[in-house]
Amino acid sequence: MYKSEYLNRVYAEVERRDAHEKEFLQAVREVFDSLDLVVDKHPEWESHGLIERFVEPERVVQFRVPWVDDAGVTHVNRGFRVQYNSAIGPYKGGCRFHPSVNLSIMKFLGFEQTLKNSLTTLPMGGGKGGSDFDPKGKSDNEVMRFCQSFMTELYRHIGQFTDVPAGDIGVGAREVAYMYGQYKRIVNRFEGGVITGKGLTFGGSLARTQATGYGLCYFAQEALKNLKNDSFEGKKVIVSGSGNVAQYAAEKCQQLGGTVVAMSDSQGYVYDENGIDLPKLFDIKQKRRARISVYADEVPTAKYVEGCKNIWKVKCDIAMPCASQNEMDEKGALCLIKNGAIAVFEGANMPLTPEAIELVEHSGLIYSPGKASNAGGVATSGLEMTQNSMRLSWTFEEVDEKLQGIMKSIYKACYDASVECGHPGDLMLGANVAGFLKVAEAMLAQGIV
Ligand code: NDP
Ligand code: 2IT
Repeated sequence: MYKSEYLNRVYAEVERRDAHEKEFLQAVREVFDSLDLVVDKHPEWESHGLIERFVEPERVVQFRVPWVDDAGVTHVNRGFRVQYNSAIGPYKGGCRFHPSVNLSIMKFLGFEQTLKNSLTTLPMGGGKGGSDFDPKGKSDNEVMRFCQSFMTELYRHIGQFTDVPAGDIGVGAREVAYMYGQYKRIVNRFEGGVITGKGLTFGGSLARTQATGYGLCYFAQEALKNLKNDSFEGKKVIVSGSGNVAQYAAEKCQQLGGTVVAMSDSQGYVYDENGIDLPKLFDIKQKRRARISVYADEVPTAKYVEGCKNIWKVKCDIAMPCASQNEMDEKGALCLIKNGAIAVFEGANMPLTPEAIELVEHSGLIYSPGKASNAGGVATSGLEMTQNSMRLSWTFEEVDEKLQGIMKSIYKACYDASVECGHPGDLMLGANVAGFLKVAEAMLAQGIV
Protein backbone atom coordinates (compact mmCIF):
# COMPACT_ATOMS: atom_id res chain seq x y z
CA MET A 1 0.00 0.00 0.00
CA TYR A 2 2.83 2.42 0.88
CA LYS A 3 6.16 2.83 -0.88
CA SER A 4 7.81 2.49 2.50
CA GLU A 5 8.14 -1.07 3.83
CA TYR A 6 8.42 0.39 7.32
CA LEU A 7 5.03 2.13 7.06
CA ASN A 8 3.45 -1.01 5.59
CA ARG A 9 4.72 -3.05 8.50
CA VAL A 10 3.55 -0.56 11.14
CA TYR A 11 0.15 -0.15 9.49
CA ALA A 12 -0.37 -3.91 9.26
CA GLU A 13 0.30 -4.17 12.98
CA VAL A 14 -2.11 -1.34 13.86
CA GLU A 15 -4.75 -2.96 11.67
CA ARG A 16 -4.21 -6.32 13.33
CA ARG A 17 -4.47 -4.93 16.86
CA ASP A 18 -7.16 -2.32 16.31
CA ALA A 19 -9.14 -3.96 13.52
CA HIS A 20 -12.50 -2.74 14.80
CA GLU A 21 -11.41 0.91 15.31
CA LYS A 22 -12.43 2.25 11.92
CA GLU A 23 -12.12 5.98 12.62
CA PHE A 24 -8.71 5.50 14.21
CA LEU A 25 -7.48 3.43 11.27
CA GLN A 26 -8.84 6.07 8.86
CA ALA A 27 -6.93 8.85 10.62
CA VAL A 28 -3.72 6.79 10.70
CA ARG A 29 -3.97 5.92 6.99
CA GLU A 30 -4.44 9.55 6.05
CA VAL A 31 -1.31 10.59 7.93
CA PHE A 32 0.73 7.63 6.64
CA ASP A 33 -0.19 8.62 3.05
CA SER A 34 1.67 11.87 3.72
CA LEU A 35 4.57 10.43 5.73
CA ASP A 36 5.23 7.99 2.87
CA LEU A 37 6.72 10.93 0.97
CA VAL A 38 9.24 11.82 3.68
CA VAL A 39 9.97 8.66 5.65
CA ASP A 40 12.94 7.69 3.44
CA LYS A 41 14.75 10.84 4.52
CA HIS A 42 14.49 9.79 8.18
CA PRO A 43 16.03 6.35 8.75
CA GLU A 44 16.27 7.25 12.45
CA TRP A 45 12.47 6.94 12.71
CA GLU A 46 12.63 3.23 12.02
CA SER A 47 15.75 2.59 14.08
CA HIS A 48 14.09 4.28 17.07
CA GLY A 49 10.68 2.63 16.60
CA LEU A 50 9.26 6.11 16.31
CA ILE A 51 6.17 5.46 14.24
CA GLU A 52 5.29 2.30 16.20
CA ARG A 53 5.34 4.48 19.29
CA PHE A 54 3.40 7.29 17.63
CA VAL A 55 0.43 5.07 16.71
CA GLU A 56 0.08 3.87 20.30
CA PRO A 57 -1.50 6.31 22.79
CA GLU A 58 0.65 6.83 25.88
CA ARG A 59 -2.31 6.04 28.12
CA VAL A 60 -6.02 5.26 27.78
CA VAL A 61 -8.35 5.60 30.75
CA GLN A 62 -11.86 4.18 30.62
CA PHE A 63 -14.25 4.50 33.52
CA ARG A 64 -17.81 4.13 34.77
CA VAL A 65 -19.94 7.28 35.07
CA PRO A 66 -23.04 6.59 37.16
CA TRP A 67 -25.65 9.33 37.61
CA VAL A 68 -29.27 9.69 38.66
CA ASP A 69 -31.88 11.41 36.48
CA ASP A 70 -34.64 13.76 37.67
CA ALA A 71 -37.05 10.84 38.03
CA GLY A 72 -34.61 9.02 40.36
CA VAL A 73 -33.53 6.44 37.78
CA THR A 74 -29.84 5.41 37.76
CA HIS A 75 -27.91 5.51 34.48
CA VAL A 76 -24.41 4.30 33.71
CA ASN A 77 -22.38 5.93 30.93
CA ARG A 78 -18.87 5.17 29.83
CA GLY A 79 -16.15 7.80 30.30
CA PHE A 80 -12.83 8.01 28.44
CA ARG A 81 -9.61 9.97 28.44
CA VAL A 82 -7.02 9.16 25.81
CA GLN A 83 -3.67 10.72 26.79
CA TYR A 84 -2.27 10.39 23.35
CA ASN A 85 1.15 12.06 23.20
CA SER A 86 3.04 14.33 25.61
CA ALA A 87 6.24 14.86 23.61
CA ILE A 88 5.81 18.62 23.25
CA GLY A 89 3.66 19.52 26.25
CA PRO A 90 0.98 18.29 28.66
CA TYR A 91 -1.85 16.33 27.02
CA LYS A 92 -4.39 18.83 25.74
CA GLY A 93 -7.71 18.38 23.99
CA GLY A 94 -11.46 18.54 24.42
CA CYS A 95 -14.12 16.25 25.82
CA ARG A 96 -17.01 15.07 23.66
CA PHE A 97 -20.40 14.04 25.06
CA HIS A 98 -22.31 12.25 22.30
CA PRO A 99 -24.02 8.83 22.10
CA SER A 100 -21.63 7.76 19.32
CA VAL A 101 -18.51 8.12 21.51
CA ASN A 102 -16.36 4.98 21.65
CA LEU A 103 -12.66 4.15 21.92
CA SER A 104 -12.06 4.40 18.18
CA ILE A 105 -13.46 7.93 18.04
CA MET A 106 -11.51 8.98 21.14
CA LYS A 107 -8.26 7.59 19.71
CA PHE A 108 -8.69 9.17 16.29
CA LEU A 109 -9.40 12.51 17.94
CA GLY A 110 -6.37 12.18 20.26
CA PHE A 111 -4.15 11.25 17.30
CA GLU A 112 -5.36 14.22 15.24
CA GLN A 113 -5.09 16.52 18.26
CA THR A 114 -1.41 15.65 18.71
CA LEU A 115 -0.57 16.84 15.19
CA LYS A 116 -2.91 19.84 15.44
CA ASN A 117 -1.43 21.02 18.71
CA SER A 118 2.04 20.68 17.23
CA LEU A 119 0.99 23.03 14.41
CA THR A 120 -0.31 25.71 16.82
CA THR A 121 3.28 26.71 17.69
CA LEU A 122 2.34 26.34 21.40
CA PRO A 123 3.73 23.72 23.83
CA MET A 124 0.79 21.31 24.01
CA GLY A 125 0.68 17.52 23.67
CA GLY A 126 -2.42 15.72 22.43
CA GLY A 127 -5.36 14.17 24.28
CA LYS A 128 -9.10 13.67 24.01
CA GLY A 129 -11.87 12.50 26.25
CA GLY A 130 -15.58 12.17 26.54
CA SER A 131 -18.54 9.96 27.13
CA ASP A 132 -21.43 8.31 25.32
CA PHE A 133 -23.74 10.49 27.45
CA ASP A 134 -26.27 12.47 25.40
CA PRO A 135 -26.87 15.95 26.86
CA LYS A 136 -29.80 16.51 24.46
CA GLY A 137 -33.13 16.64 26.22
CA LYS A 138 -31.54 16.52 29.70
CA SER A 139 -32.34 19.12 32.35
CA ASP A 140 -29.59 21.43 33.65
CA ASN A 141 -29.58 19.45 36.90
CA GLU A 142 -29.12 16.17 35.07
CA VAL A 143 -26.24 17.62 33.05
CA MET A 144 -24.69 18.96 36.27
CA ARG A 145 -24.93 15.60 38.04
CA PHE A 146 -23.45 13.85 35.04
CA CYS A 147 -20.54 16.32 34.78
CA GLN A 148 -19.85 15.99 38.51
CA SER A 149 -19.79 12.21 38.30
CA PHE A 150 -17.55 12.33 35.19
CA MET A 151 -15.07 14.63 36.95
CA THR A 152 -15.14 12.57 40.16
CA GLU A 153 -13.12 9.98 38.27
CA LEU A 154 -11.37 12.20 35.70
CA TYR A 155 -9.84 14.58 38.27
CA ARG A 156 -7.13 12.09 39.31
CA HIS A 157 -5.82 11.86 35.74
CA ILE A 158 -5.62 15.58 34.87
CA GLY A 159 -3.82 18.73 36.03
CA GLN A 160 -2.33 21.87 34.55
CA PHE A 161 1.02 20.11 33.99
CA THR A 162 -0.47 16.73 33.15
CA ASP A 163 -3.58 16.91 31.00
CA VAL A 164 -5.88 19.85 30.25
CA PRO A 165 -9.38 19.05 28.93
CA ALA A 166 -11.80 21.49 27.25
CA GLY A 167 -15.02 21.32 25.20
CA ASP A 168 -15.99 19.57 21.98
CA ILE A 169 -19.31 18.22 20.66
CA GLY A 170 -21.91 18.38 23.44
CA VAL A 171 -19.51 20.11 25.83
CA GLY A 172 -19.77 23.89 25.94
CA ALA A 173 -19.49 26.61 28.58
CA ARG A 174 -22.15 25.02 30.81
CA GLU A 175 -20.50 21.60 30.95
CA VAL A 176 -16.96 22.99 31.37
CA ALA A 177 -18.15 25.13 34.30
CA TYR A 178 -19.80 22.16 36.06
CA MET A 179 -16.67 20.06 35.55
CA TYR A 180 -14.40 22.81 36.83
CA GLY A 181 -16.57 23.35 39.91
CA GLN A 182 -16.33 19.67 40.81
CA TYR A 183 -12.57 19.53 40.19
CA LYS A 184 -11.97 22.53 42.45
CA ARG A 185 -14.11 21.03 45.16
CA ILE A 186 -12.23 17.71 45.11
CA VAL A 187 -8.66 19.05 45.00
CA ASN A 188 -9.31 22.17 47.10
CA ARG A 189 -7.25 24.33 44.76
CA PHE A 190 -8.24 27.06 42.31
CA GLU A 191 -6.14 25.52 39.56
CA GLY A 192 -7.49 27.51 36.59
CA GLY A 193 -5.13 25.98 34.06
CA VAL A 194 -6.60 22.49 34.53
CA ILE A 195 -9.39 23.01 32.00
CA THR A 196 -10.07 25.56 29.27
CA GLY A 197 -13.21 27.12 27.88
CA LYS A 198 -14.03 28.40 31.36
CA GLY A 199 -16.46 31.27 32.01
CA LEU A 200 -15.02 34.79 31.96
CA THR A 201 -15.62 35.28 35.70
CA PHE A 202 -13.42 32.33 36.69
CA GLY A 203 -10.38 32.34 34.44
CA GLY A 204 -11.79 31.91 30.94
CA SER A 205 -10.31 33.79 28.00
CA LEU A 206 -12.11 36.34 25.90
CA ALA A 207 -12.49 35.09 22.32
CA ARG A 208 -12.17 31.36 23.24
CA THR A 209 -15.87 30.90 22.38
CA GLN A 210 -15.35 32.40 18.93
CA ALA A 211 -11.85 31.05 18.36
CA THR A 212 -12.39 27.85 16.37
CA GLY A 213 -14.83 29.41 13.90
CA TYR A 214 -12.95 32.69 13.61
CA GLY A 215 -9.63 30.86 13.27
CA LEU A 216 -11.10 28.71 10.50
CA CYS A 217 -12.00 31.83 8.53
CA TYR A 218 -8.59 33.42 9.17
CA PHE A 219 -6.94 30.28 7.82
CA ALA A 220 -9.32 30.22 4.84
CA GLN A 221 -8.64 33.89 4.13
CA GLU A 222 -4.91 33.19 4.02
CA ALA A 223 -5.32 30.17 1.74
CA LEU A 224 -7.70 31.97 -0.65
CA LYS A 225 -5.32 34.92 -0.91
CA ASN A 226 -2.18 32.86 -1.30
CA LEU A 227 -3.42 30.12 -3.62
CA LYS A 228 -6.11 31.88 -5.69
CA ASN A 229 -5.55 35.59 -5.08
CA ASP A 230 -9.16 35.63 -3.84
CA SER A 231 -11.20 36.30 -0.67
CA PHE A 232 -14.59 35.68 1.01
CA GLU A 233 -15.98 38.84 -0.59
CA GLY A 234 -19.14 38.02 -2.56
CA LYS A 235 -18.84 34.25 -2.01
CA LYS A 236 -21.74 31.90 -1.24
CA VAL A 237 -20.75 29.68 1.66
CA ILE A 238 -22.17 26.51 3.22
CA VAL A 239 -21.38 26.00 6.90
CA SER A 240 -22.60 22.60 8.07
CA GLY A 241 -23.52 22.10 11.72
CA SER A 242 -24.90 24.85 13.91
CA GLY A 243 -22.94 24.37 17.12
CA ASN A 244 -20.05 26.36 18.52
CA VAL A 245 -17.68 26.03 15.57
CA ALA A 246 -20.34 26.55 12.89
CA GLN A 247 -21.89 29.60 14.58
CA TYR A 248 -18.67 31.58 14.77
CA ALA A 249 -17.38 30.40 11.41
CA ALA A 250 -20.61 31.79 9.95
CA GLU A 251 -20.27 35.04 11.88
CA LYS A 252 -16.68 35.72 10.76
CA CYS A 253 -17.45 34.63 7.20
CA GLN A 254 -20.29 37.18 6.98
CA GLN A 255 -18.00 39.86 8.50
CA LEU A 256 -15.48 39.12 5.77
CA GLY A 257 -18.04 39.63 3.01
CA GLY A 258 -19.29 36.07 2.43
CA THR A 259 -22.95 35.01 2.47
CA VAL A 260 -23.74 31.87 4.46
CA VAL A 261 -26.61 30.33 2.52
CA ALA A 262 -27.06 27.06 4.42
CA MET A 263 -26.48 25.56 7.88
CA SER A 264 -27.56 22.26 9.45
CA ASP A 265 -27.91 20.03 12.48
CA SER A 266 -27.98 16.24 12.62
CA GLN A 267 -31.62 16.16 11.42
CA GLY A 268 -31.62 18.50 8.42
CA TYR A 269 -30.53 21.81 6.96
CA VAL A 270 -31.90 25.28 6.35
CA TYR A 271 -31.37 27.25 3.17
CA ASP A 272 -31.68 31.03 3.18
CA GLU A 273 -30.48 32.75 0.03
CA ASN A 274 -30.37 36.12 1.82
CA GLY A 275 -27.74 34.78 4.16
CA ILE A 276 -28.42 33.18 7.55
CA ASP A 277 -29.71 35.70 10.08
CA LEU A 278 -27.14 35.06 12.81
CA PRO A 279 -28.78 36.82 15.77
CA LYS A 280 -31.82 34.63 15.04
CA LEU A 281 -29.70 31.47 14.79
CA PHE A 282 -27.81 32.30 18.01
CA ASP A 283 -31.11 32.82 19.80
CA ILE A 284 -32.45 29.45 18.61
CA LYS A 285 -29.25 27.50 19.29
CA GLN A 286 -27.66 29.22 22.31
CA LYS A 287 -30.68 30.45 24.28
CA ARG A 288 -33.39 27.96 23.37
CA ARG A 289 -31.21 24.91 22.52
CA ALA A 290 -33.78 24.16 19.79
CA ARG A 291 -33.56 22.36 16.42
CA ILE A 292 -32.44 24.22 13.30
CA SER A 293 -35.84 23.59 11.70
CA VAL A 294 -37.17 26.31 14.04
CA TYR A 295 -35.15 28.80 11.98
CA ALA A 296 -37.26 28.03 8.90
CA ASP A 297 -40.45 28.24 11.00
CA GLU A 298 -39.52 31.77 12.02
CA VAL A 299 -37.68 33.22 9.00
CA PRO A 300 -39.97 33.59 5.96
CA THR A 301 -37.16 33.51 3.36
CA ALA A 302 -35.77 30.21 4.70
CA LYS A 303 -36.53 26.64 3.69
CA TYR A 304 -35.96 23.50 5.82
CA VAL A 305 -34.88 20.24 4.21
CA GLU A 306 -34.78 16.93 6.13
CA GLY A 307 -31.49 15.01 6.12
CA CYS A 308 -28.24 16.79 6.94
CA LYS A 309 -26.14 15.15 4.19
CA ASN A 310 -28.17 16.88 1.48
CA ILE A 311 -26.73 20.24 2.50
CA TRP A 312 -23.89 19.78 -0.03
CA LYS A 313 -26.43 19.91 -2.87
CA VAL A 314 -26.84 23.65 -2.25
CA LYS A 315 -24.83 25.66 -4.76
CA CYS A 316 -21.86 27.35 -3.11
CA ASP A 317 -18.35 28.68 -3.73
CA ILE A 318 -16.89 27.64 -0.39
CA ALA A 319 -17.82 24.74 1.90
CA MET A 320 -16.95 24.69 5.59
CA PRO A 321 -17.98 21.37 7.19
CA CYS A 322 -18.27 22.10 10.93
CA ALA A 323 -20.39 19.24 12.32
CA SER A 324 -18.73 15.84 12.74
CA GLN A 325 -16.48 13.13 11.27
CA ASN A 326 -17.32 11.67 7.86
CA GLU A 327 -20.21 14.08 7.31
CA MET A 328 -19.22 14.63 3.66
CA ASP A 329 -18.85 11.55 1.47
CA GLU A 330 -18.23 11.09 -2.25
CA LYS A 331 -21.75 12.19 -3.13
CA GLY A 332 -21.38 15.43 -1.20
CA ALA A 333 -17.99 16.14 -2.76
CA LEU A 334 -19.36 15.49 -6.25
CA CYS A 335 -22.17 18.01 -5.66
CA LEU A 336 -19.64 20.69 -4.66
CA ILE A 337 -17.47 19.98 -7.69
CA LYS A 338 -20.44 19.96 -10.08
CA ASN A 339 -21.63 23.29 -8.66
CA GLY A 340 -18.23 24.92 -9.24
CA ALA A 341 -17.06 25.33 -5.63
CA ILE A 342 -13.47 26.55 -5.22
CA ALA A 343 -12.59 25.45 -1.70
CA VAL A 344 -13.36 23.18 1.25
CA PHE A 345 -12.06 24.24 4.67
CA GLU A 346 -12.63 21.73 7.47
CA GLY A 347 -13.94 23.13 10.76
CA ALA A 348 -14.83 19.73 12.20
CA ASN A 349 -12.33 16.92 12.84
CA MET A 350 -12.10 14.57 9.82
CA PRO A 351 -15.45 15.63 8.27
CA LEU A 352 -14.52 14.36 4.79
CA THR A 353 -14.30 10.67 3.99
CA PRO A 354 -11.06 9.62 2.25
CA GLU A 355 -13.00 9.29 -1.02
CA ALA A 356 -14.35 12.84 -0.67
CA ILE A 357 -10.85 14.20 0.01
CA GLU A 358 -9.50 12.47 -3.06
CA LEU A 359 -12.24 13.89 -5.29
CA VAL A 360 -11.90 17.42 -3.93
CA GLU A 361 -8.11 17.44 -4.22
CA HIS A 362 -8.10 15.96 -7.71
CA SER A 363 -10.61 18.51 -8.93
CA GLY A 364 -8.27 21.32 -7.95
CA LEU A 365 -10.31 22.76 -5.08
CA ILE A 366 -8.37 24.17 -2.16
CA TYR A 367 -8.68 21.65 0.67
CA SER A 368 -7.57 22.20 4.25
CA PRO A 369 -7.66 19.43 6.86
CA GLY A 370 -9.27 20.15 10.24
CA LYS A 371 -6.01 19.61 12.10
CA ALA A 372 -4.75 22.82 10.45
CA SER A 373 -7.83 24.94 9.84
CA ASN A 374 -9.69 24.25 13.10
CA ALA A 375 -6.61 24.64 15.31
CA GLY A 376 -7.63 28.14 16.40
CA GLY A 377 -9.80 26.69 19.18
CA VAL A 378 -7.09 24.74 20.92
CA ALA A 379 -4.57 27.51 20.21
CA THR A 380 -6.79 29.93 22.11
CA SER A 381 -7.12 27.33 24.86
CA GLY A 382 -3.32 27.55 24.98
CA LEU A 383 -3.64 31.34 25.32
CA GLU A 384 -6.17 30.80 28.13
CA MET A 385 -3.59 28.62 29.95
CA THR A 386 -0.98 31.34 29.49
CA GLN A 387 -3.28 33.97 30.98
CA ASN A 388 -4.12 31.64 33.89
CA SER A 389 -0.40 31.14 34.64
CA MET A 390 0.28 34.87 34.42
CA ARG A 391 -2.85 35.65 36.49
CA LEU A 392 -4.09 38.28 34.06
CA SER A 393 -6.61 38.61 31.25
CA TRP A 394 -5.96 39.95 27.80
CA THR A 395 -8.61 41.98 25.96
CA PHE A 396 -10.69 40.47 23.17
CA GLU A 397 -8.61 42.37 20.63
CA GLU A 398 -5.34 41.12 22.08
CA VAL A 399 -6.46 37.49 21.96
CA ASP A 400 -7.99 37.88 18.50
CA GLU A 401 -4.78 39.40 17.17
CA LYS A 402 -2.70 36.54 18.57
CA LEU A 403 -5.17 34.07 17.06
CA GLN A 404 -4.82 35.71 13.64
CA GLY A 405 -1.04 35.51 13.93
CA ILE A 406 -1.19 31.82 14.89
CA MET A 407 -3.53 30.91 12.00
CA LYS A 408 -1.20 32.68 9.58
CA SER A 409 1.79 30.74 10.93
CA ILE A 410 -0.14 27.47 10.67
CA TYR A 411 -1.03 28.23 7.05
CA LYS A 412 2.59 29.11 6.29
CA ALA A 413 3.92 25.97 7.98
CA CYS A 414 1.51 23.80 5.94
CA TYR A 415 2.22 25.59 2.70
CA ASP A 416 6.00 25.56 3.17
CA ALA A 417 5.96 21.85 3.99
CA SER A 418 3.85 21.16 0.89
CA VAL A 419 6.48 22.95 -1.22
CA GLU A 420 9.28 21.09 0.50
CA CYS A 421 7.56 17.78 -0.37
CA GLY A 422 7.21 18.82 -4.00
CA HIS A 423 3.41 19.28 -3.92
CA PRO A 424 2.84 23.03 -3.47
CA GLY A 425 -0.64 23.82 -2.15
CA ASP A 426 -1.38 20.28 -0.89
CA LEU A 427 -2.32 21.50 2.57
CA MET A 428 -3.18 18.05 3.89
CA LEU A 429 0.28 16.79 3.08
CA GLY A 430 1.79 19.97 4.51
CA ALA A 431 -0.21 19.78 7.76
CA ASN A 432 0.60 16.12 8.35
CA VAL A 433 4.30 16.52 7.62
CA ALA A 434 4.82 19.81 9.48
CA GLY A 435 2.80 18.62 12.48
CA PHE A 436 4.57 15.27 12.64
CA LEU A 437 8.15 16.55 12.22
CA LYS A 438 8.01 18.59 15.42
CA VAL A 439 6.52 15.74 17.45
CA ALA A 440 9.05 13.31 15.94
CA GLU A 441 11.98 15.53 16.82
CA ALA A 442 10.78 15.92 20.41
CA MET A 443 10.16 12.17 20.75
CA LEU A 444 13.59 11.29 19.36
CA ALA A 445 15.31 13.73 21.69
CA GLN A 446 13.56 12.24 24.73
CA GLY A 447 14.71 8.67 24.08
CA ILE A 448 12.66 5.49 23.89
CA VAL A 449 9.75 6.47 26.16
P1 NDP B 1 -21.38 21.39 19.09
O1 NDP B 1 -21.87 20.32 20.00
O2 NDP B 1 -21.43 22.79 19.56
O3 NDP B 1 -22.14 21.30 17.69
C1 NDP B 1 -22.13 20.15 16.93
C2 NDP B 1 -22.98 20.39 15.70
O4 NDP B 1 -22.78 19.31 14.78
C3 NDP B 1 -24.47 20.40 15.98
O5 NDP B 1 -25.12 21.22 15.06
C4 NDP B 1 -24.86 18.93 15.77
O6 NDP B 1 -26.22 18.73 15.47
C5 NDP B 1 -24.00 18.58 14.59
N1 NDP B 1 -23.68 17.15 14.58
C6 NDP B 1 -23.12 16.41 15.58
N2 NDP B 1 -22.97 15.14 15.20
C7 NDP B 1 -23.43 15.06 13.95
C8 NDP B 1 -23.52 14.01 13.02
N3 NDP B 1 -23.10 12.77 13.32
N4 NDP B 1 -24.03 14.31 11.79
C9 NDP B 1 -24.45 15.58 11.50
N5 NDP B 1 -24.39 16.60 12.35
C10 NDP B 1 -23.88 16.35 13.54
O7 NDP B 1 -19.88 20.96 18.71
P2 NDP B 1 -18.71 21.87 18.14
O8 NDP B 1 -19.25 22.93 17.26
O9 NDP B 1 -17.84 22.23 19.27
O10 NDP B 1 -17.89 20.80 17.28
C11 NDP B 1 -18.13 20.58 15.89
C12 NDP B 1 -16.94 19.92 15.27
O11 NDP B 1 -15.78 20.76 15.41
C13 NDP B 1 -16.51 18.58 15.88
O12 NDP B 1 -15.94 17.76 14.87
C14 NDP B 1 -15.42 18.98 16.86
O13 NDP B 1 -14.54 17.90 17.13
C15 NDP B 1 -14.73 20.06 16.06
N6 NDP B 1 -13.92 21.03 16.81
C16 NDP B 1 -14.41 21.70 17.88
C17 NDP B 1 -13.66 22.66 18.52
C18 NDP B 1 -14.18 23.49 19.63
O14 NDP B 1 -13.43 24.36 20.11
N7 NDP B 1 -15.40 23.32 20.08
C19 NDP B 1 -12.27 22.91 18.10
C20 NDP B 1 -11.86 22.20 16.92
C21 NDP B 1 -12.67 21.28 16.33
P3 NDP B 1 -27.23 18.18 16.60
O15 NDP B 1 -27.44 19.33 17.54
O16 NDP B 1 -28.46 17.80 15.84
O17 NDP B 1 -26.55 17.01 17.24
O1 2IT C 1 -10.81 19.45 18.53
C1 2IT C 1 -10.37 20.42 19.18
O2 2IT C 1 -9.32 21.00 18.87
C2 2IT C 1 -11.13 20.89 20.35
N1 2IT C 1 -12.21 20.35 20.62
C3 2IT C 1 -10.59 21.98 21.21
C4 2IT C 1 -9.65 21.42 22.23
C5 2IT C 1 -9.15 22.39 23.27
O3 2IT C 1 -8.39 21.90 24.11
O4 2IT C 1 -9.49 23.57 23.27
